[in-house]
Amino acid sequence: MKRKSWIFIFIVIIFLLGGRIVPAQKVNFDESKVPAYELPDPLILENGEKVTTPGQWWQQRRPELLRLFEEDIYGKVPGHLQHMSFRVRSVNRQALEGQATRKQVTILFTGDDNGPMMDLLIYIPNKVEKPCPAFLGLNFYGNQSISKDTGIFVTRSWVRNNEAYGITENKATEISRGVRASRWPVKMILEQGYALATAYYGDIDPDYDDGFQNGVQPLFYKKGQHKPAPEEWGSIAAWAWGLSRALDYLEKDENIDAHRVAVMGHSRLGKTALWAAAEDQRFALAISNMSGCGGAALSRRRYGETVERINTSFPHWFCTNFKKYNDHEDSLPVDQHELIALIAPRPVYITAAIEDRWADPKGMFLAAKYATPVYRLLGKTGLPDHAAMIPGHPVMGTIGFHLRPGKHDVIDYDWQQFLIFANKFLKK
Ligand code: GTR
Repeated sequence: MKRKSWIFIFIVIIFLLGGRIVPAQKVNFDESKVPAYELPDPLILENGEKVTTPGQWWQQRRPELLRLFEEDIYGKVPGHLQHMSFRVRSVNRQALEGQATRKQVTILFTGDDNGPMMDLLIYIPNKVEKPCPAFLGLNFYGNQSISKDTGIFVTRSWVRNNEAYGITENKATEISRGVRASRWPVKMILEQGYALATAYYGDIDPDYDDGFQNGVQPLFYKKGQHKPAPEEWGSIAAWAWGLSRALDYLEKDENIDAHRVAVMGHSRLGKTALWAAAEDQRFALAISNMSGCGGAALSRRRYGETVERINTSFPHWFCTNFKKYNDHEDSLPVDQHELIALIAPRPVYITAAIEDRWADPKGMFLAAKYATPVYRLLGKTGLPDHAAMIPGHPVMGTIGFHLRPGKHDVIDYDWQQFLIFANKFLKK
C-alpha cells in the first residue's frame, strides 16, 4: 500500500478510538437535526389518569416517577447501613485567617476505623448566627484540592492520575493542594453567611469501571452476589447516597442548620446533585452546574452526549437497565424534566455554558421549562413564564437557570448566581 493510504487508515483508527468506537456522526450539534420527539407528561400517571391535585402528585405520581428513575436509570440503593458512625478528627477555630472554623469529620460507613469511609471537610463562617445554612458538594480530586489551606487532610483514596496536579500512581500528594480552588470560592461563600461542606467522590466509589468491586456497593451484596443487579445502583446513585450520608452528619452538627442545605455539583457531580435531591427530600435546594446527559438535559433530543455515548464511555455510572435505552431514547418511560420535577416544590438551579454544547444547553433549559407544571401544581412558579436563554441574564423562579459565555467549568460567576439564588430561599 502507498504511504498515503497508511496515513489515511491511521487517521480513521484514531478517529474511531477517540470516539470510543461510537461512530462520530452520531454526535449531533446541529439544532435542525434534533429528531422530533414526544416527552412523557409528568402529570399523567402510567395508567393514563391525569394528576390534578397535589395529593395525587405526592401519593401516586411522585412515587411512580421515583421508582422509574431508580429502576431504569440510576439504580436503587439496596439497603441501609446499620453501624455508620462519625469521627470528628480535627477542629480549627481560626482557619482561613480567622474567617472560619474548619472541621474534618470522617464518616465510617461500617463504624470500623479500617473500613470504607468518607472524609468530610467543613468550613463554618465564624461571624454569623448559628446554626447557619450550608452548601454541600462533592469534589473531583480530594478535599485538599479545593483550597491551599495546609490543614486539610490529603485524600488517601484512589485518585485519577493528573500530572499537572502531581498525581501519579493514583495517589494525591501535597502538590495537589488548591489545584481546584478556582471552582470553590470558599471566602465568597463564607462571607455570605454559608458554611461549605465537601467530600471527595472517590471515597464513595472510585470513578472507573471495575465491575463494582471497590466503592460502597459491595457493602450491600447479598450472599453470593458479586455485582449490583440490573436495577441496582451505579456510581452516580452511590455518590448521591454519599451526599445523603454527609447530610446525616450535618444534621448532628450544632453549627449547621440541616434544614437549609443546598446540594451542589458540577458535570457528573451535577447529575449526582440532582439525583441526590430527588432521592432525599431533606435537601432544601439543588444546584446542577452543566450536568448535561443523564442530568438536566432531555435525553430524547440526542444533542451532544447521548444515552448510548454516556453508557459506552462510562458503563459504571448508571444501572445496567439504562443500557436498554442506548439509541432507544423514545422508549424511556421518563425524561430528565421529570427528574427536575421530583425536586419540586424545592428550588433548583440549572446552568449551561455556550461553549459546552456537549451538555446541550437548550435541552437543559427545556427540561426546566417542562418540569414547571409540577411546580405550578404545588403552588410554586417553577421557571418564570418570561424565562429565555439569554447569556448573562439568569432567571430565578423556583427553578433558576443561566447560560453564560465560556466553557464547561465552575467559575466565580456561577457561584455568584448560586448565592443570589440561595439567598432568596435559604436566608432567614
Ligand atoms: C464528560 C461526560 C459528561 C460529564 C463530564 C464531567 O466526559 O461525557 O457527561 O459528566 O465528563 O463530569 O466532567
